[in-house]
Order: sequence, then structure tokens, then C-alpha cells
Amino acid sequence: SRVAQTTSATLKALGLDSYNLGVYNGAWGGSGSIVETLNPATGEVLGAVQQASARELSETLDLATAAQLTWRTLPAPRRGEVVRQMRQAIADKRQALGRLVALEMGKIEAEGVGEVQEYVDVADFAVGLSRSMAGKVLPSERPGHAMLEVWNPLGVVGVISAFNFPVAVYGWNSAVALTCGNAVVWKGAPSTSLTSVAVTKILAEVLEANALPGALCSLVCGGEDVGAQMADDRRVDLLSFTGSTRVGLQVAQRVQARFGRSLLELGGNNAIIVHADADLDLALRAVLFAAVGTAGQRCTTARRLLLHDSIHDAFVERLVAAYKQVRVGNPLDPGVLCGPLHSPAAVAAFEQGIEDVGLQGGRILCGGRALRHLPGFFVEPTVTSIAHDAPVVLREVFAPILHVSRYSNLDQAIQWNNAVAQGLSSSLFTASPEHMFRWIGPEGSDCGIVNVNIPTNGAEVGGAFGGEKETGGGRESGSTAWQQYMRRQTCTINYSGALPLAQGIKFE
Ligand code: UN1
Repeated sequence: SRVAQTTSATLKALGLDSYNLGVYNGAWGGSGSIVETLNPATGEVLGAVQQASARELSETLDLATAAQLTWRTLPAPRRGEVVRQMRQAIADKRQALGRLVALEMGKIEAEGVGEVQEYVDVADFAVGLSRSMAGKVLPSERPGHAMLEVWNPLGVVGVISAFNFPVAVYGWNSAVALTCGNAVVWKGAPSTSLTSVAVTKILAEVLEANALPGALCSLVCGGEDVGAQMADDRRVDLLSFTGSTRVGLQVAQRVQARFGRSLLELGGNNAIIVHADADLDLALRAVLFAAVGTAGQRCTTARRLLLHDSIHDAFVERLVAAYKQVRVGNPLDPGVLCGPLHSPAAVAAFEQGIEDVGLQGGRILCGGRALRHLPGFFVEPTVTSIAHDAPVVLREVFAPILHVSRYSNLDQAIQWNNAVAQGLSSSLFTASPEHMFRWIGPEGSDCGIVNVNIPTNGAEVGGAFGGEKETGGGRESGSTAWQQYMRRQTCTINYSGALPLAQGIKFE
């Protein structure tokens, strides 16, 4: 069939087979259990990956630790040059890699290619960083003393990423962590293991061409057991985790128990507020991308829509009409905007969410059904009308369900925006500067991402990405997020020949 042909051509273009080794640390291995990944649009097996055993993870951590000892001595701009070559190698495989993401994760191809572009973009950012990650010179209170803030590499950075962004989230972490002088050990989601192997093959070639140890970009495919071992192992200096709030809390507690560092990107429950003075055409398009894009499986997906009384009815009418135009289907077909959910478990979670809406006094305005007659894991993008504080609205259901509530004044809507446990992304549609600045100020949104007149999702790499409260507090990608991948050292150098003590203490 056409899908089978596309699959084999895509795997071939990326150097993958039907069976692949899932461990890389300079050499390829894999002696743990075998995982088969599925095409969520058809339910068919795409290929198999043999994952890491506990011993292989341990050996990989030794190799990564050793590799970092030389990597850290290269000047940062030299490291940046290697990351630039990785950027180019990933960009050269943009189409094939984007298509593999569509095949294995289930997002539409344009979004698959988009997340490869996000890796390319963050690598560009990291190359610039390699010549600009600046320390500081601070004023010392003591004569003849210089006080410096110096940033040094941490060592080994572990990255655990999720199925929904199998390329970009690793890109954010690895491009920045490598530039900062660390080795990276990656465990992707088991259900997107082929993508993890494909990305690692590309990076391994670059390392080899530069005569650098492959363990700098180590891969340890595996499930929760491998993740738990990474959390517990002292050789992992920083563990960057993207996934659910439930698992993130366990990971953070295990890492904390050994006083390691963690960086958390957990659940979101993001709202869009459309105010009375909003540009409704703009808002409509934004809501559609935010709620239906990636079939509702971004951590930045809009799950709540708060509409001002004065525009509520007209906006809902247009929204429902727009939803009815959305084509659900194979993510490789042009014109399809909504692919399948990633797994049968996600379909079950969708159905539970829909059932809860009914039980909690809500109504389905459109959608609401799992398309169980199709071979893949498809559901209808859904809009509901429900109280802003119904329990189902307060939890993250990782599916295309958008809950609409009505408000009468903006402060109330902002309060509702903030009244959930998660704090990732938020958007306000308005034409008024006074509303915009209130929204981004101390009485505004409490999220890490606070937008005006754009969707909640689709953030650029140049800003720091992450959120507050149950979202975990971490920041990745742009701005000063690089500092989390380094040790901050305050260095005071006395060149005076005398020994004046701080705070004027006399000790003689
Ligand atoms: C995620 O869903 O885990 O802002 C990351 C966005 C993307 C990244 C999402 N740039 O939607």
C-alpha cells in the first residue's frame, strides 16, 4: 500500500531498518527488551527497537562522563562549531525526519517538519550562545579585589522527552547542553523510539567526522525503568524531564533525594481569553490552531476558552462551523489538519473526558466521539460548554477537547485563567493596551508564557519555555535557560597583597 511504501522509503532515508539497536554511546548496542512502535493512523507496526538494559545505561553513563572531560576543555565557540554542523545535518534530513515524526507520533507532516525546524532554530540559537554566554564582573567591596561570576559545565545532562515532541524537545536540551560543555544522555518516549534512533544516527555521524567521542550524544531507549535509573544515578548531574505532572513529581523527588538537579516541563491547562474588543477573525484562527493542532497533544494546547458575554454566542457559532471544516485523517494526506491521537490509551482518556463533561453539567457543542470504526486512534475535535471550574476542566486531558465558558468582566476571566493547578501558557485577545499590560503585569496571567493576540502554542525558540506551579518551574530553549545547564561560580581574586575581610571584620 501507499502507506507501507512511504514508511519503508522514510526509514531507508534515515538509515533505519525494521529492527534497530536503541543504545548509542560511541558504539551501537541494545540488549534490553524490544519495543515495537506503531503508526497511530493505521495501528500498524512501523519497526522495532531493542532498548537499553540496566547495565548498558550504567556503561553509557561512564562513557558520557569520560567524554565530557575532554569536551569541556574545548573553547565554547569550538563546541558551537560542532553544534552548527549538527544543525546542518538535521536540516539536511528535515523532510524525512518530519515525515517519520508524522508516521510515528501522528501529527500532520507540516507540524512534523515544523518541529525539526524548531531543532534547527534552537541549534542556531545555541551557536550564537557559544560566543555570548557571558559571565559577570561584579563590584567588590574590598580594595584590590575582583569579583567574577563564572559559568562552567555541569557534566552529564540526562534528557527524558515525551512522545508529543520527539525531536524538538531533545533539540532544545541537547543543542544548549552541548554548547555549555556537557555530555547528553537521552531517553525518548518508547513509542517514538525510531525517531530517537534516527536523530542520534545523524548526530553520531557529526561527532565521528570531528573525531569526538560518540558518548557526547548518548541514546538509551527504554521505559520507566530506564528513566528511574537515570533519576537515581549520581552521574546524571542534571535531569531534564518532559512529561506528565504525575511522573514528573516522582522523577523530581528521586533526583532531589540525591541532591541532583532537575528541570521539569510538565502538564499545562492553557486558556485563551477572547475579550469584547478582540479581533474575532484573528482569534478564531488562533483558537483553531491552539486547540486542534497536533490533535490537542501539545503541552501548550488550548484546553479552555473564556469568552466575553458580548461576543460569546457569535464566536461559538463561528467556532463550531470552523470545527466542522477540520479534516480528520491520515497525517500524511494534504488537507488533513487533525491526525490521530498517539495511542489507544489516549482515545480512552478522551472518552473519559467526554463522559465527565456530561456528568458534570456540560454540553457537547460539536464532536465528542471516538472514531472507532477507523483503524487508527482517531477522535473528533470537540468543543464543550461547561462551568469554568468543573473538575474535568481543571485537569489536563491530552486530547482535542476545548471547554468554553462565559465571563462578564476581564478581571474575573484572568482569575479563572489562574485558578488551575498548571501554569504553562495563556493568551488574551484584545485591542486595548490597558488590557494587554494588565495581562502581562503582576495582576495578570500567572503562567510562564503570556501571549496577546496569538495562540497559546507554537512558541519561538528565542524565549525561555516553561511554566509555573504543577508545570514544574523549568525553563528551556532560549533567553537565559542555558544557565540551568551550567554551574554558577562566584570567584573573588585578591591582587592587593593585603587581606582585608568582607563586612570589615578584624581577625587578628
Ligand atoms: C510541548 O508540547 O511539549 O510552543 C512543547 C509550542 C512548541 C513546543 C511545545 N514550540 O507549542
